[in-house]
Amino acid sequence: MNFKLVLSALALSVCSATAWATTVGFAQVGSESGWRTQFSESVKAEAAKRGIELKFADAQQKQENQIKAVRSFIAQRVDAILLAPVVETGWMPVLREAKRARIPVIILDRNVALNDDSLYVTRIASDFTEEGRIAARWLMQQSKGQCSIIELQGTVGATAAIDRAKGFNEVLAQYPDAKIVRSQTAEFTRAKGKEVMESLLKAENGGKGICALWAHNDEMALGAIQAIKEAGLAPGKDMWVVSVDGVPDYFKAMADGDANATVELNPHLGGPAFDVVGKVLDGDKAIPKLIRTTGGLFTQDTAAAEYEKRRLN
Ligand code: GZL
Repeated sequence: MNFKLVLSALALSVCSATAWATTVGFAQVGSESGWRTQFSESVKAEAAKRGIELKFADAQQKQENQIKAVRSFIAQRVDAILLAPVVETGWMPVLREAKRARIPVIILDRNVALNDDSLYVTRIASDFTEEGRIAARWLMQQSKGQCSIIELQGTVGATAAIDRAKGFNEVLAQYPDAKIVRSQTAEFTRAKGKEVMESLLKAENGGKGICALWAHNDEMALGAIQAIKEAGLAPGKDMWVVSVDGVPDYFKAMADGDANATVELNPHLGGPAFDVVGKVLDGDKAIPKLIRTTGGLFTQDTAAAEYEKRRLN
């Protein structure tokens, strides 16, 4: 074999080795909801499919754990960092450290509040404000604009909670006979959803006169459904139940008549995330600062079929 051929074979093997040696750190919020678990699985599966080494950190819903994870990724000199921020504030210092280390950061799902958008490449996320508007429009249509509502809010300071409330209230403002009478955070979890709903129902005459539950995610709604039943009411019938995410268990609840509607939130962010990683590592400078994912409204009429489709995935 002549010398040139050996060199080009060597170069090819080095390139392919480099391509295969991509290492990405993923600082995930935790595993507080079925949606979050689907999201994590999507990223892990996509990394495996692409031969990318993924360093995964579950922060148990604590920002300090996420910051520690990002610092550790920087110390390990990963090629890129995926950050799904639990809350919007407090990210400037650690993202400046990533920039100084010349490690690109991609924000997934919730947002970060920064005064310097050079600290991240892009954010891949759904439009949470529109999700809130869609939920409210559906409820106003069902209730003909007359409704006393209990709201279970997501994690305080999380973009999904802030923006879903904003969108829902924007629509509600157009209906003088519709009002949120009780609102409290249940931190996006099923257990807190049940616990908080129990106390809110007690505070609201056992839920008599409550027209609907609006929950910022399906997990809290599923917990609240248990509390509504234990209060002697029929969720989905005595009060409408409307939520966001579209997890399989919630489709089952709609098929059983215990819930009425949800706005789907796409959990499959792994593909878009690693597409951006590839572009960044190839030197692409034209990546938009926001890449939107989309999801639609689902109601009881298609719930059984949708559940069958989703429960196996
Ligand atoms: C919203 C996401 C929320 C989900 C919840 O995109 O941040 O966090 O709606 C999850 O299920 O806890």
